[in-house]
Amino acid sequence: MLLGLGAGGLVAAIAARAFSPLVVVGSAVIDLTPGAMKEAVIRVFGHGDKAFLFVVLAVVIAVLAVLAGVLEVRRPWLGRAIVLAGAALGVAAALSRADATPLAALPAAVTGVVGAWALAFLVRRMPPAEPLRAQTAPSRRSFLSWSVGAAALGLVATLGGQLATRAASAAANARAAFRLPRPAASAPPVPAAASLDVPGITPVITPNAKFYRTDVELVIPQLDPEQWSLRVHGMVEHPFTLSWAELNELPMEEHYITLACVSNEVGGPLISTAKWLGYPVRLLLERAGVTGDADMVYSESFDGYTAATPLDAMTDPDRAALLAIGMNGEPLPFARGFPARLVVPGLYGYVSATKWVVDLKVTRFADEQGYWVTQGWAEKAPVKQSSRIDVPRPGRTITAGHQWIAGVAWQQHVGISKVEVQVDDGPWHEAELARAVNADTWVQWRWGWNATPGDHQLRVRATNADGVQQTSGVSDVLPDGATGWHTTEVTVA
Ligand SMILES: Nc1nc2c(c(=O)[nH]1)N[C@H]1C(S)=C(S)[C@@H](COP(=O)(O)O)O[C@H]1N2
Ligand SMILES: [Mo]
Repeated sequence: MLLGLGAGGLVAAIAARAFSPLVVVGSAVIDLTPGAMKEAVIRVFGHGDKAFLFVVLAVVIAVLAVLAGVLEVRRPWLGRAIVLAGAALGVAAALSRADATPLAALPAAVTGVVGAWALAFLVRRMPPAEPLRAQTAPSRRSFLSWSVGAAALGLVATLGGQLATRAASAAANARAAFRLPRPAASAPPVPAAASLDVPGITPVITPNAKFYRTDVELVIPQLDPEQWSLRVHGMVEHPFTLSWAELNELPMEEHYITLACVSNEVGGPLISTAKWLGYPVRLLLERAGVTGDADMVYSESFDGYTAATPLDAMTDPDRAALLAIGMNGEPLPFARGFPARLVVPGLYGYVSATKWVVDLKVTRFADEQGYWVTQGWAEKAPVKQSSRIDVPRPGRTITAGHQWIAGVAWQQHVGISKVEVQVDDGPWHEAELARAVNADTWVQWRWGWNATPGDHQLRVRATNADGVQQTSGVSDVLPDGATGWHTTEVTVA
């Protein structure tokens, strides 16, 4: 029973925090207890009412466990049936919570399965009654060892689940209580001319919930900012460690920056734009005093994920490489790296945008490799010039007559000067460009098309601020980003 509860508690800590088996059953008991009885318990036990509830639960569970054990020895499956029935009550209790998610049933179900399995496993290892004992029969000692081992493992799992849950709720409370510092340097507001009036066009600023997300972390980490610090070290004169409190004393800057993933296919969705609040990495590096022939900043997240960023992108006073703590006016969401992450304009995320960052090491490309570089991706990965058709949506049927063809174009930190659209194999038409928020963001474009009935192919290409036209050459996302002109099909009825 301890093993089952431990496994359930651990699963709850990972996948469904509020739904550990004991907690959901306890809550159900509270809900089902008549008011007068609740008051009586509170009168007698005061603040110890919850502890009292858990003691009662523990006694009931212990009694059930003994009963299940005794019955399982007499009739295989009878004991397991009791364990599974108890777990089914737990599942029902979990799903009856108002805040139940689809994962809510998992912890109690795991408790049932692991508990039933452990019961059968242990009963099989029980020594038979004296007269039947054979040479090869399991001994009492081995049975006891297995039992104690299972119970100990269950206690360790319970403890682990408790610690993880406590840490996560400390982080959630800290994030809820945290107010972003006022920026010392605010970003100028997004000009109205940055947004074109086209139904269905991708908004210039992506709401946090719609921002694309890529990371290798299996479970969204929830770090307590009080436990967080950033170590700056390596090829520097004065290595130092920055605490959360110290970071928040520093003058913060606000910047609009478009982030893109190297895995984004031509026309793909893995690109978004936000207003970031953070402290320039350049100033952290200045304070540390970079030495020697360092050419790279090796950033590491709390769980060992790494990225290698060219030093000059981090030290360039004209490039807002940020240690960011805010995203679109709120503290970084947990999935975005709370309490702090990196954002570097113009570089793909895998070589720059480390979330939950805790360590910056000044070093050399010759000495270290970032996580994805060890998997075959390129060492250097500036964002490639690209453009995307968002309206009309690919495969749509639209009506003949005036239609907007519209979308976004980008080459962060360089900027876009022209976008052109082609219908079928006709001439290229220059699209209307919205006002760019800055050179580090994507820009909207639109072209008014007099659509004629039939199936058509739409194609887009952009020219960057240096006058370079986007290449038509098709390359795959591996090793350093896709290229090619985005082409979509549309039917005009
Ligand atoms: N700790 C950590 N940071 C990470 C990653 C990761 O897997 N783990 N992925 C990187 C990649 S590949 C990209 S494209 C960006 C995506 O950031 P987002 O999920 O906030 O959009 O985060 C980067 N930072
Ligand atoms: Mo990425």
